[in-house]
Amino acid sequence: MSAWGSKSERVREHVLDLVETMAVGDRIPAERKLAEELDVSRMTLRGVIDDLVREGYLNRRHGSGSYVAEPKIAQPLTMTSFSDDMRLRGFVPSGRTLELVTVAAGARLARRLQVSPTEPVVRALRLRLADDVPMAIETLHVLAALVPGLTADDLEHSSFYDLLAARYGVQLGTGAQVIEPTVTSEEESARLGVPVHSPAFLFERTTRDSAGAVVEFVRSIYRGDRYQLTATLLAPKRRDQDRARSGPAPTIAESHS
Ligand code: 16G
Repeated sequence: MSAWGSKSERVREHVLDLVETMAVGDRIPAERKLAEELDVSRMTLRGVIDDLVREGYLNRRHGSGSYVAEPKIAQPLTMTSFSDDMRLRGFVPSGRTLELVTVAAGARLARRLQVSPTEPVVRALRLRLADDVPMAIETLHVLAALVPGLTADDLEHSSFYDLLAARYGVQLGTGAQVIEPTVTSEEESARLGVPVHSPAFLFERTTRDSAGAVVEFVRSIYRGDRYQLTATLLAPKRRDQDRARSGPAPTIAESHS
């Protein structure tokens, strides 16, 4: 056991080390036994386990104990589709279209999609599953004119990105994404099968085609207990490298990309 940190932090490290040596679905030792082994009060241990349950490392089954949960899905910050992402990880993707309607864009959506507020937009509410387990809820907005004939059924049986390419001839270009921490509402919790106010990621993605026109605006709630975000980091651009490449020193501050 390391010498740093509070008692809870040391217990947390110990339990996480233990979890790493166990298989998914294994039960960790009973709280009373573990508390004795670690020489801490049951209250301290209980607090640590509560945190690990909330963070998705353990599942608690009432009257039975705590079990090692499935590892989190490492979500790279790239423009892949849900279906491709899940397949890459060996899961079978599926989905349910909970609603599909065509509505007038309205002011806010019109700004995001860069159209007039009266422009018809398809709004689809999709539950995304991996191996039949709900992972995310997505509200997709796409210009109706771009996807004539798109049905709820289409979205249940095909990837939207595949449909865009194969049926509608749309080549995706670039995307911008904003990510914020959030907690699930009552409705989202029921759909995702998680307790109310569970941690989650809120993604808002705006995707453009290869000519720069906005194709989709999607608001997604991803389960915080099943996802972690990963990114590839590039070395920061250094001023002396810039100078060497472009001559005189730049006068504008660098960006933090
Ligand atoms: C991802 C995208 C979503 C896109 C969907 C297409 C995030 C946060 N969102 O879920 O914007 O519409 O993939 O998936 O990654 P599909 O091609 O499987 O239907």
